[in-house]
Amino acid sequence: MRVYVTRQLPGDAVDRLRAEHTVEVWPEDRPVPPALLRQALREVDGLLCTVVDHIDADLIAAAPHLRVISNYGVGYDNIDVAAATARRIAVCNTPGVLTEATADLAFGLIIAAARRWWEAERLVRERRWTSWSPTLLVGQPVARRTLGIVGLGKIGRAVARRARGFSMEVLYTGRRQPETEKELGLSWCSTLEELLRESDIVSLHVPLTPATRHLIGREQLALMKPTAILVNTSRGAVVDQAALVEALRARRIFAAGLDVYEIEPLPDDDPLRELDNVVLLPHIGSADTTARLGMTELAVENLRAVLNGRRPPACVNASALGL
Ligand code: 8YV
Repeated sequence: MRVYVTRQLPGDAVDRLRAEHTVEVWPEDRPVPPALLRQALREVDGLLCTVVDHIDADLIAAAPHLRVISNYGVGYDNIDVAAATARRIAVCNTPGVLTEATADLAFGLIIAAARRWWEAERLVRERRWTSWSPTLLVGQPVARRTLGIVGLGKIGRAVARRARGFSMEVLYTGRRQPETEKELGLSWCSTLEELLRESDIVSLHVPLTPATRHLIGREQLALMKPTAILVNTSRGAVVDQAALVEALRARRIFAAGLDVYEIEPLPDDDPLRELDNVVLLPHIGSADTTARLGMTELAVENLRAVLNGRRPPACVNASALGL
C-alpha cells in the first residue's frame, strides 16, 4: 500500500514501514505545500501528518483510497474527524508517549513566567546586569502556591504530580476524578470561575474543541488575581490571545507562559513580542528525545495496524468505526 509522511521523523520506525509499504516522505523541514499534499493524497492509503497539516473535509474528499490518518501528536484539532469517520477513515494520535515531556515544559513555563526568567536572561545577555540588588527582578513564588489545572487528563495529572514536589495546593475543574483526587491530594472546583479566582497559577491542558475555543477570554482573565500566572501548553485558540495581550499590557495578571498560539508560527508583528511579562516558546511541548521517538513509534504503529487489518493502539474514532 502507499503511505505519505509529511515530515522526516526521528527514529527508524519509518524505515521499518518501508519494508511493508511504499512510503514517500516529504523531504523538507517545512510544511508540505497544500497543493502538493492534495496531489499526494489522491494516491495514498495512509497518511502520517503533523499539527501543521490541516486535513479538512475538502482534502479528505480528494483522497479516495485513504484508510488511516495517523497524527504525530496527541491533539488532533487539525483533522476533520467527522469527515474522516463518514468515510470510515481511522484517525489516530499519540497519547501517553509525550505526557512527561509536555508536563515538564508546562512546569518550566510556570517557573520561568513566575520568576521572570525571560527578562532576567535578556538582562544578562544584553550586558545590562550592573549589580546584585534586593529589588532586581523580583517575581512570584511558586512553592506552596495554588495551582489550578484546567483539564485533568494525562498531561494535567502529570503537572499535578510535579506540583506535589513544590508543596502546592492543586485545584482542578472539569469531570470529577475522585480516585485521582485522593492519590494526588487535589481539590475539585465545580466551576472554571472558582478555579480562576482561587489560583495563583493556572495551567491549561484541555484539547481544542468548539467548547474550549476561547475558554479563557476577557471575562475569565478579569477573575484572575493581579499576581496570577497563566500557562498554556495545549492549543493557542483555547485562549483569546487579544484579550490576553490586553490583560498582560494592563498588568491585570502578573505574567503568562505560552508554548502555543492562535496563529503558528507567531506572526512577526504580533503584540505579544512587545511584552516583557510573557515567556514565548515555539510549540516545543513534546520536543524531548524520549517523547519524539515514542511519537514516531506510535504514529507508525497506528498506521501499520490499520493498513495491516489490526486494531490501532490509539485511534480517536475507533468506536464510531467499530474497531
Ligand atoms: C506535537 C502537540 O509536537 O501532541 C500534540 O498535540 O501539540 C505536540 O506534541 C505536534 O502535535 C506535532 O504534530
